[in-house]
Amino acid sequence: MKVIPGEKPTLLQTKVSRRKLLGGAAAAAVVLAEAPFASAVQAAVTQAELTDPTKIPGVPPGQVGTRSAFEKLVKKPSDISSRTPLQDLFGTITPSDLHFERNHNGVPAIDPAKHELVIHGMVEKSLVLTLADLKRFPSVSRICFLECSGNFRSGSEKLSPQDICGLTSQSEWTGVMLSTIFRQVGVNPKATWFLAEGSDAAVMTRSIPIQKGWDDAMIVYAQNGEAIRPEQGYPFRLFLPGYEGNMSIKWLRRIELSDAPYMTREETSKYTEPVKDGKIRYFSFDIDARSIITFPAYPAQVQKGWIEIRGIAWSGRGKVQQVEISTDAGKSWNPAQLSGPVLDKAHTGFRYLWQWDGRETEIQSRVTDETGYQQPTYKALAAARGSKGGYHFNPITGWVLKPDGRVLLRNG
Ligand SMILES: Nc1nc2c(c(=O)[nH]1)N[C@H]1C(S)=C(S)[C@@H](COP(=O)(O)O)O[C@H]1N2
Ligand SMILES: [Mo]
Repeated sequence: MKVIPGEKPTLLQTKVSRRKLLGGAAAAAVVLAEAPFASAVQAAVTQAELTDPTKIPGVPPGQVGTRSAFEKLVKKPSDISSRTPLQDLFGTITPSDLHFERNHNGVPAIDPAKHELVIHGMVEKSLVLTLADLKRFPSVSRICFLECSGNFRSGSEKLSPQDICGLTSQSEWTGVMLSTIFRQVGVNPKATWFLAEGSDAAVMTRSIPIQKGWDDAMIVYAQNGEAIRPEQGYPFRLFLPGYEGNMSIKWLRRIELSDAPYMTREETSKYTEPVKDGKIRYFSFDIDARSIITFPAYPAQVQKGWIEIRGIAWSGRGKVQQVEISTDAGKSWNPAQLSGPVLDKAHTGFRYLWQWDGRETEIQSRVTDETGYQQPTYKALAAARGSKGGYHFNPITGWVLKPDGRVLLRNG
């Protein structure tokens, strides 16, 4: 039992016998109510009963679980996207309701019983497949990240990991390998590309090299153990591990095999990057390796002493090989510990135990992937691109720790 400071505990001791207390909270409450105590003490007891979970039976099991009302996890939506709150998450799997969203014209409502996928073009025999048909093929589950190529923001020191790069999330995806479907339709050996088309109001289309289809492309109908969410492409989507997110066409309705790319709007006027000398780069498929410290990061408040620096790192080209941490603004680097398992084309957790002396400093993380590619500094990237942002912008992020414990983004 809690006693409000300032009240005399002797009152409690004299009016409530030890036996009555042992008899249960209800009995104790009655005794207390009868006793001529200050009302503040009564209020405190009632409060204690409400907040002591051992004193009242809990809520019975329900049909679906819910997040604790004390956990305020939100995606922060805009008209066209919503971002994963990376700074509030643990481990590497993104809860499905917090998976980022990027929709070119909203989330369509699709009845799986009426939805069909057509596969045609340079094939021996065209096919029309329903969700039920897809589920009859051998299934595969794989944990992978999905990242939008436009996943970069800067411009204020008060940006959180969610604001800076919340357009990346990770799930366990289940579906059928596209290669299985390719064999079923008998892809013409002369086919070099395929088109994927969505059935949303944007009818989003992208051309994909055939090799990706044979290699590790999937048509996925499940996410983290349940049917894929409408926002992620229900009843199924294309999933291209490690490729920029926009190619993983959601609400997939058509695949056409061909011997040339289609040069659709989303790969000519959009999703191309200006590079130096007035040129542009298109068909930039792979997500470049990136890492970000998610703690401590804005808006966290920290104290001097031991701090476990935590974050995630990933690469669209394979596994994370190493993450290094700098606690002196990039002058020196030390290896962080990777939290296994380290999976191919997947968010990988890292941690680094550090004792902060309370003086202003800047912490950074830098990833190297298994191809040897190392995450660039903002300066190097901006110089190489001749731009300060745009698609595939993956610079090292720095967090400035202020003596009063504030953590602010270092821009540039
Ligand atoms: N049909 C369709 N597919 C789509 C999109 C879309 O608007 N329509 N958005 C693309 C973009 S730009 C990205 S980054 C990913 C986002 O996937 P998510 O919303 O499941 O996170 O889906 C891609 N696939
Ligand atoms: Mo995207």
